[in-house]
Amino acid sequence: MSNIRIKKIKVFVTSPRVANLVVVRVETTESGLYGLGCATFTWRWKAVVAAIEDYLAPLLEGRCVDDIEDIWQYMKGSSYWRNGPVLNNALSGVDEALWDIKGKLAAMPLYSLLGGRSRTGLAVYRHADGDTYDEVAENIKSLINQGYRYIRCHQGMYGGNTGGGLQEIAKPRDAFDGGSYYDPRKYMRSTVELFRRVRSDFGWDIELLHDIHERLQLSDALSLAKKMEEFDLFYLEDALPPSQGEYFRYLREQTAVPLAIGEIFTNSVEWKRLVQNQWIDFIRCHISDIGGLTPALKLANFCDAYGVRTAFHGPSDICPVGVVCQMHLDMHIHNFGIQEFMGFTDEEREVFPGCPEMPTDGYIYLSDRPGIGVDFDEEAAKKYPPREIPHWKMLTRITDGTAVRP
Ligand code: GCO
Ligand code: MG
Repeated sequence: MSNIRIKKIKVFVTSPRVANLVVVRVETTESGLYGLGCATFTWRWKAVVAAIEDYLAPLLEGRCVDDIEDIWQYMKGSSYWRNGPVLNNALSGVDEALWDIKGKLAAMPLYSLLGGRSRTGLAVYRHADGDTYDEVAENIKSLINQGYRYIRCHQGMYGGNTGGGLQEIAKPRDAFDGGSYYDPRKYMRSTVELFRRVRSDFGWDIELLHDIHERLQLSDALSLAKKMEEFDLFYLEDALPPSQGEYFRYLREQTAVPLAIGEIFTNSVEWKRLVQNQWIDFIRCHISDIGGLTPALKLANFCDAYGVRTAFHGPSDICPVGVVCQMHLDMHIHNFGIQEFMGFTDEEREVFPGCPEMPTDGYIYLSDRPGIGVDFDEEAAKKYPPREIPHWKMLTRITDGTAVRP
């Protein structure tokens, strides 16, 4: 046991790509020893910064860095009311940083500290999006040429609602502003058509995925899932919102399409029954949104007992420290399924030195640097200050303007 203590907890916000990324640095009483963690909740990032600076830092400064489990329980339990994305992301920033420190102290990469590897490379999937079929097809071609074998396809993005005149939305007079409009039935038809064309043009050697993004009513989700069966998907994502979790039972009973959900879950009540009843095939939580690596490791092991594989959420609104932290987990756990991957831009590499190389054979390989193995350049980060983001964007509306919550 070391007697190294938490000296200072600092929070940084930077946007080298698009999203405002929240990075936590836990500094210790040992000179030069620090850890980094991801606390990115891009749509409410200021609240996360306040939760860390005003509540967690004063609680934790002076604690021994060794006791990650107890520190996690303390962060979680000390607010009495808990589980939301703001507090969970705040926890995650500190939690991942403490794991990073533990890895550095042990002189081991995180996957090794967790128990070693279950594989040597991680299969990742990329997105092929476009407003028109030709754009989607171009993107698929380019990804195949780069060696990727798992590709998520979308025409018009979530709900098929952007660009290309894919959907004529018959809005009522004085339709509400704020929210992106889509027509669920047109979206369903255009998605089936998209996949028909993709399979006919690209054959059956690539694995395909699709994200409904919780935009359908129960029976429509079932109907689309059944129609998608013929395209042999790797999985169909977020067919329903978490509040309709029980309905996965009917999807499971009536369709053979592999089902994935989890990116907006925040606590075990949301996934427990889905997993225990084996109503889903893949759990894809956003690790910082459930509170960091500590709960993610437990979640993965719980899922393993039921034969549910992981497909952790990997969009561009996770900082590279968080992305690579979850890749260490992927590397270790037995029930890894696939990892969503958005690549790293030059700007991200500048702010976060140590990001893995881009795959050339569809696999990501991790370095054996101790801890997470990704650093944070505070000066470079200042070149990319937080941006104004359109907060209405995640709310969707069907044609008459009724709000649809993911
Ligand atoms: C995905 C997700 C993302 C989210 C985004 C929200 O599967 O990658 O659905 O695209 O919409 O992370 O900010
Ligand atoms: Mg998704």
